[in-house]
Amino acid sequence: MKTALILNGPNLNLLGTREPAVYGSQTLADVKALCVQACASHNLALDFRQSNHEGELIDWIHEAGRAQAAGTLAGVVLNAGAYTHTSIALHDAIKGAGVTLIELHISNVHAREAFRHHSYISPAARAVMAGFGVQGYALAIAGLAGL
Ligand code: CA2
Repeated sequence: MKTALILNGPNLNLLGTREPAVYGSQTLADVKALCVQACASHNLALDFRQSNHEGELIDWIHEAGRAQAAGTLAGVVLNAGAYTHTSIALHDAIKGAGVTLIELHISNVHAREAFRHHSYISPAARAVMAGFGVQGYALAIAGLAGL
């Protein structure tokens, strides 16, 4: 059985505590539970992580590249949070690791402030998903399983 690695970036540990109109009222623990279900129905193991630190996310993407090359990882679903809009380092890490990665956003970033319209992740991602709320995580896992 292959693993799906779900990576969550800065401030996503606050999910469900503020801004429910934008991100909904479910917590990151609820999102993990939803991912457990989605992985189970697609015969994938789940590895679910969150970090507020860019370097830690980069290390995890490198680790994912090695795991995919070894045949144990199906791919990554990455919600890079605000690093989406700032991080050339994450872009380079995804390219360098050669890992299959789906960029995910809970909100429709294109319907929000202009500074959220550009992503450094998108050109390095296999697919991009935004605006489905937290249900997007289950959809992204289904997409990963179907690749
Ligand atoms: O829509 C998304 O998933 C985002 O990646 C979320 C990021 C934001 O910077 C991106 O533009 C879009 C923000 C994550 C922080 O989430 C919070 C949730 C509740 C309270 C405070 C922050």
